[in-house]
Amino acid sequence: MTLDDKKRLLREMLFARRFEERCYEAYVERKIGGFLHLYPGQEACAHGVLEAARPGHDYVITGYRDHVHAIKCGSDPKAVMAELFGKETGCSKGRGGSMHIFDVEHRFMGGYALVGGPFPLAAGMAKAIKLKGGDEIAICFLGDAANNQGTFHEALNMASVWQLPVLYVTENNLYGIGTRVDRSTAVQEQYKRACGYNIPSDRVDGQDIDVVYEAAKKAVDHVRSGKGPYMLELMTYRYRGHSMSDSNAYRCKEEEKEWGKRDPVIILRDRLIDAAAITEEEYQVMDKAIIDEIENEIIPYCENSPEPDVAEVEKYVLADNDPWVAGGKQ
Ligand SMILES: Cc1ncc(C[n+]2csc(CCOP(=O)(O)OP(=O)(O)O)c2C)c(N)n1
Ligand SMILES: [Mg+2]
Repeated sequence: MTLDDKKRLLREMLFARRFEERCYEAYVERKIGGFLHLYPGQEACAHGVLEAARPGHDYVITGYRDHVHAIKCGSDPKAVMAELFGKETGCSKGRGGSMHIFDVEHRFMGGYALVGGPFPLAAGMAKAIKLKGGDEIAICFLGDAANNQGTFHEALNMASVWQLPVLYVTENNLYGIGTRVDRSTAVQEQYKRACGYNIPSDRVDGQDIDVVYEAAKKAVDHVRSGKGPYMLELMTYRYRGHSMSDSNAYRCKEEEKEWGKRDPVIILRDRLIDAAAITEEEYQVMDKAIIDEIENEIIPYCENSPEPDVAEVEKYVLADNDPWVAGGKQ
């Protein structure tokens, strides 16, 4: 990565941070309803991996903590925020909300609420890529707790047997809701599980974008060159509770403080300041421009967008047209 790439990434990660913080505020203001899972603290994971891949070309799938991944794939932040506001201009027409960001044009194949659901879906995408003979890869981001689902083991097994072009990324933020990983998981070094399926894997610091990028580059090159699946475990931390309904009372303050010292945005910012690629003042200007863009463009766009028409509530329900579903119209 050049210094210009890193400056762009600093802006992207800072944008992701401010975007998510604004989501928090909008939720408190009751502009956003339903579930809301935020990403601050984990920015280097999505940005580092996808920077090493080809966002918009490769197929990306993840769980419910999904806004930032979609934006990095190329989704319009306005359409993502409008989705959270439940507006017709949202990327899922306001019918999905935070956990169901979807943007097929940019090959962001979704946020999913079911923990572990995306593992086999990513394998299916990779199977389709292989059958069609494309040079895309599938990338599946999920959490440490998701890896305890049966789907993880089933999907990794089939991905290995069929040598599918899929990269499984574990964002290990040490918690599944309020349960610490050492209370739920037999093997703490989760990347080692991949060896049970003959899949190469690696574990690296998920807070340092340079480290994530280098590890992801190796992983992506492996998968894209037809050598089969790869698993990458990124050690990271979420700054807020699991979701907006989580009071975050189960983590000790010392732990939060320690991880706060390894903020992915600040690590990159300080590195660029040391390299004389950016000054503290330029960083402040960048930050203000981002906050202004969110406040003056994205939020008004969402507020002024129409609500979905109640008469169209069934418009995108596919089961409606399925003759096998009771009550189907055909
Ligand atoms: C199949 C299923 N089981 C349980 C849940 C409830 N649930 C929602 S999030 C979560 C924890 C997931 O934690 P992790 O995979 O580590 O991801 P993180 O939230 O830390 O990003 C659970 C158990 C669910 N959504 N789906
Ligand atoms: Mg977790």
